[in-house]
Amino acid sequence: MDKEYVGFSALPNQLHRKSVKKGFDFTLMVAGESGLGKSTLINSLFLTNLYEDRQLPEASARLTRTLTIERRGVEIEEGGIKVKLTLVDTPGFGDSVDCSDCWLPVVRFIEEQFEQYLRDESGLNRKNIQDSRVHCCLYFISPFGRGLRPLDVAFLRAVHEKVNIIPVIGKADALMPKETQALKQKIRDQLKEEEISIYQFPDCDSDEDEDFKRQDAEMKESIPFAVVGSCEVVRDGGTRPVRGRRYSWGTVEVENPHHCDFLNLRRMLVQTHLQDLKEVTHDLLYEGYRARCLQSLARPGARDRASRSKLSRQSATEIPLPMLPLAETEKLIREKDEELRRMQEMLEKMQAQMQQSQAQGEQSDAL
Ligand SMILES: Nc1nc2c(ncn2[C@@H]2O[C@H](COP(=O)(O)OP(=O)(O)O)[C@@H](O)[C@H]2O)c(=O)[nH]1
Ligand SMILES: [Mg+2]
Repeated sequence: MDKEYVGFSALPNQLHRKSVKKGFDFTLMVAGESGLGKSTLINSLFLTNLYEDRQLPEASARLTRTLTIERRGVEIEEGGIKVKLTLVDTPGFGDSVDCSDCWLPVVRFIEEQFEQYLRDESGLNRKNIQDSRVHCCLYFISPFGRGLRPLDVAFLRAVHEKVNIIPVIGKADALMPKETQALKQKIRDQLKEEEISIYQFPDCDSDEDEDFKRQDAEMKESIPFAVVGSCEVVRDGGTRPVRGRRYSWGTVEVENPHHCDFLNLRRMLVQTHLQDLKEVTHDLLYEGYRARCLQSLARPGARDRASRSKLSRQSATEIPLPMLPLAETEKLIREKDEELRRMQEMLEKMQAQMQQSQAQGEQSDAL
């Protein structure tokens, strides 16, 4: 029974009572090259075998196989707390020979969730929005390369302002401890050089106890997490069953911190940082997207571009449209918010009035 423990019961510490009662939505995406153990890791992280029906594509099928995005939901309840977890898998990433822009559909997917949220938020039923935004993307990096490949860089560049990226090295059992450390350092350097912003872990509260601080520092140092996944439970020498991968020389245990960073990753995801990942998605990434949307709406001349191009055909399309200064954009957002609030109030008033007159009508009918 102990083995089934995922760690969601620690959630009340992260959450307000209200959202606990309502249940908690979280969307986790895995992306990266095919065959690095993405599906296996998701499976190992959340216990259920989500991919029983999976079949590996034949080598010949790989060449033309297109990228498909799978969304699966799991409801996990632990200690009275419901978590609606949505797992987004990107199975064929990089499968075909020409994959110069095979990652575009993944980028589109992330953007579409923002678009949907913006539409819902501007609608009248703002209280019951289904949040399908991707709160975290585990990006898989190959243990066999010498760090990030051009494909990795291109994808990460395209999404780093739209989703919390947590880089992981897949199939880390292929590496010796020293090699793992060298690859991690190389990846950290590359991310810096390429100016790719990954998820920034928040600073630890200074009044936390030493144990927690140490754990937090250790976790931060191990990024990118080197992970091993397995769907198999191995019984070594008839003792305690463990999730692991068996080799002729021994067993790699998924949940052994001396073997890989799996536990660090899972603790971070479900016990300590779930709420922060959601907040960063909403307050920073989504707000950035929303501001960009409004900015493009508010560009002077954007609306009458067609008529303008008639007047000066040559210059109209070449000159970049001036962007509004940030303060102006913020003002616009505030105004739009205010307008929405007023509309909502008006609607509520109208509804109340209607109910009142209905009740009066019923009363006079009764008389
Ligand atoms: N050595 C090793 N093999 C793994 C690991 N995770 C998955 N695999 C194997 O690698 C193959 C591809 O795994 P899969 O999860 O389908 O990769 P995906 O294409 O990234 O989703 C399967 O045969 C897995 O059993 C791992 O951590 N280490
Ligand atoms: Mg897969």
